[in-house]
Amino acid sequence: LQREHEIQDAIDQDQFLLLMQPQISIHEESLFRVEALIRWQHPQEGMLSPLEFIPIAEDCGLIIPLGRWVLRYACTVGLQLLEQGIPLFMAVNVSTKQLNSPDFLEDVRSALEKTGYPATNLELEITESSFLEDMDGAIAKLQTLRNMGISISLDDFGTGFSSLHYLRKLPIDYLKIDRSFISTLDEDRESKAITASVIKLAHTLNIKVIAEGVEQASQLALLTQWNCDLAQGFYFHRPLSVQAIEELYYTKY
Ligand code: G
Ligand code: G
Ligand code: MN
Ligand code: NA
Repeated sequence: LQREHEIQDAIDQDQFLLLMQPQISIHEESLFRVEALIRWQHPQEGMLSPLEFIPIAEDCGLIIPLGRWVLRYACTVGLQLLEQGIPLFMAVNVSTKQLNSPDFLEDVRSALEKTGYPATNLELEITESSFLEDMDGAIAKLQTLRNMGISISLDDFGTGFSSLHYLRKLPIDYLKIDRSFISTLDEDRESKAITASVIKLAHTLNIKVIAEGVEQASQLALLTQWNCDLAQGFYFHRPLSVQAIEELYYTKY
């Protein structure tokens, strides 16, 4: 309960921030892609991971205002970077409660309109659990978002239900293979077989693949061989401050 009050105050007092982790295009040049990852700069406890407050925010409903803040802040920062000439494409995590909330489409529209960030430079990351309750309703929302020009990715693929039914039915542009598969690619034949097959299957369905949690050159070599499209992980970059993202772009690109 303590935390619930703290979360509301923290929104009002601007204690949250977004870090940005680059996603690297494996085979071809692409826009400068990043995933926005929230942190809480807590006045007493220091920098808190989302694992310490997102589940609480989901339970008590504060994920709705917090998610609204994330969208708004991501688009504000995104527009600033675009205006500096950085061809940014940004992915934002959306929790199940948020997607299923009746306000969600309006929150996304409002973040885009009020900031001027282009929908075509925004990707929303959703998880399979968003489809358990009302699959048709969630699909209709994704269709509307895609009609606005927003891209959709299916996050943490392989950890949830990973029904092939979802791949067939969901209007998604990207599939993110969970880090638990990537981190075991070197020693685990099953991870290898699953990752290679999921990439092939996704491509057959016209879905691009992002590998999460790439930490080693050997993992990147396998992903390259299997034609994976994008990779994200500590091997390339940790989640970075917005200022570090600007410096990275100007020094490397
Ligand atoms: O950044 P980190 O790897 O610690 O993130 C841990 C978890 O928190 C991940 O599952 C990630 O998807 C989630 N997460 C990070 N930022 C956000 C956010 O802005 N909104 C939501 N709903 N989840 C987030
Ligand atoms: O569930 P989601 O994919 O949104 O979670 C992203 C989380 O993964 C973030 O908290 C981020 O800090 C973390 N992350 C990103 N790259 C790596 C990596 O290479 N290794 C590990 N251990 N974590 C990573
Ligand atoms: Mn994610
Ligand atoms: Na993930």
